[in-house]
Amino acid sequence: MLVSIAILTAGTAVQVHALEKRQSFNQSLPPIITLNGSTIENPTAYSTPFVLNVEDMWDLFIGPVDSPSLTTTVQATPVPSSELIPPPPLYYSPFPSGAQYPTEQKNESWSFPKDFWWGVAGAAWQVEGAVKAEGRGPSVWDVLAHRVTNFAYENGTADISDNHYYMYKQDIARIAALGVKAYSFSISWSRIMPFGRGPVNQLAIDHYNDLINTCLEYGVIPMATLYHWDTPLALQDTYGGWLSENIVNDFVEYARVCYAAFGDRVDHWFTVNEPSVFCNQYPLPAMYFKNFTIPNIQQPFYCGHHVLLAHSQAYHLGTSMMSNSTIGWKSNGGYKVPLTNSSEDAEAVQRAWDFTEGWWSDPIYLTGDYNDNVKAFVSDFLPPFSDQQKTAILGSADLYAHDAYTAQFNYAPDGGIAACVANSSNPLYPACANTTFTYSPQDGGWLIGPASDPLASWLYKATEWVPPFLHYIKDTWAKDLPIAVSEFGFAEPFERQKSYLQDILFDPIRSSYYHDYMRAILIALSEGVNVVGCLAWSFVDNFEWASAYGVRFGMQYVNFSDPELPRYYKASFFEYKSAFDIYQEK
Ligand code: GBH
Repeated sequence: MLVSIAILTAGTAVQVHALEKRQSFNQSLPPIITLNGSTIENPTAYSTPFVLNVEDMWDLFIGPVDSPSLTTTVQATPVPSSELIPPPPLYYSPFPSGAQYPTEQKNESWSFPKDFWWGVAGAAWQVEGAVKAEGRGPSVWDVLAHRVTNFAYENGTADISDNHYYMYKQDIARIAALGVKAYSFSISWSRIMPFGRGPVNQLAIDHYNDLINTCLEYGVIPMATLYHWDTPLALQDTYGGWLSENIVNDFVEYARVCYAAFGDRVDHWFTVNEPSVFCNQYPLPAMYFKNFTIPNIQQPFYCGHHVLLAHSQAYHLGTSMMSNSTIGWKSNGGYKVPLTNSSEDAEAVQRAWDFTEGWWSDPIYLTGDYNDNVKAFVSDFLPPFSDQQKTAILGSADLYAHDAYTAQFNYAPDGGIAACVANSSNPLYPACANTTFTYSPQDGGWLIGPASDPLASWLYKATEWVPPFLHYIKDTWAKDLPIAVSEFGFAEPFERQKSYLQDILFDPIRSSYYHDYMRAILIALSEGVNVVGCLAWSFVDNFEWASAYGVRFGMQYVNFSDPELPRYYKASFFEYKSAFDIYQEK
């Protein structure tokens, strides 16, 4: 163990800032012209000769990190049967409600197919903790949480989080005990390759091998996401991360390493999670990362361009390396409802689709290229895709996987869409679609559904919109391809403020969300939409990005104040499971 870490850090260190070929966007400072007309090099453009190893990167860019109390893999113990007793029912009947309650327990015209995979999801940086363990390199999120004051709620860090890095065996045993069929996890790029490129860390490969083998041992289908927002810091600081075309090859090489190591046992792959989200994260906060200059408003679209190239190449590589694979990517966005029946609001809805789901889905499922609204904006600065690139992008997914949490109303910006499109300083530019979660006053002014936690102000329970949403995805992009709801879930309001364990575990709005969501998928299935699986977010409370530990999405509570980080099933987990007990074909 120690030997391989030493080789990794000493032998192959990365030169973080020096020696990189300048990118086209990296405008170097102009030379200084002296009074006598001669030029001298601008000294602020000198580069360092430093060579940094993994440990140096942590020390210089992150600082001290917390360590978990458990630092070796915890063996699973059987889940006591007393923990598997479901809670008493909520105010509604389990299935269906109405006159026949309580004698009829089932709607006989609904079912989940036998091979429908229902599962739970997490993501490496949110659940693993153990951020420095076994040679992991830092990611941009370690900087954001540690260095950028108030970036994360109460300045929380993911240093320890759920300690899933050491507790995965027990976590898998606990989901298996409830009959969960699939576990969707992400692989930490900077564990596998501490600098995002170059040396491969065998200890990280061993870790994910064991996680995957544990899934198989418990009869749980492992599903792997290659990238869930944790860009290796070295790539961000070497060339700007997703802003640079250099990331395309580096991502594809990383994908190759993962497919080669795990592809014999993992059939389900997602390349990237929610590119609309992580591309819109650019520009990263100034002065915490190496500075590269691209106009702020263009940065998300440079990122997007490289995502489409990286994804499509990784898709084709995976298809060539693995024979039984299903490879996709995870789209995101809420269902878009026009606020009024005006033609401007209809156009706002279309623009909202075009700049969120359609930004990726139109190239991948329809044309190989951007839709007209995105193209009208990006053609001023991005190179057009070559014919070869378009051919690679079109058809680069075996399914349509959508993270479909909620729905919202869209409407035209004040002053109208045309004025917004003509004014790049409008805060809604370039999408130029406004969003609200309340019906218009003439429609009563109610919220679209019950609110989740105030720290997740983007999320309302709007489950009755799920069937039309799934139809829309089928009709617009998926066509004959299977559809999966690759994430959905709910943050029970103010859960962090509860202190009595049994009160935390009884989560009525989240439970009704899962109940009604399952009913919505059953309705869509009965109407001919080919939904093949769904993954609930999340199997545990975890580090919710900027909301850190302030927002809880878990179907298991984790007591973060106890160094052993014990897990407890919430009522919603039983609600989710019960839909399959009742409706899945045996
Ligand atoms: C998923 O994104 C993520 O994949 C997952 O990691 C996350 O834990 C889960 O949701 C729960 O949030 O604060 O107004 O800027 C869901 C889509 C898009 C929702 C970005 C939050 C930020 C809105 N996310 N959005 S805002």
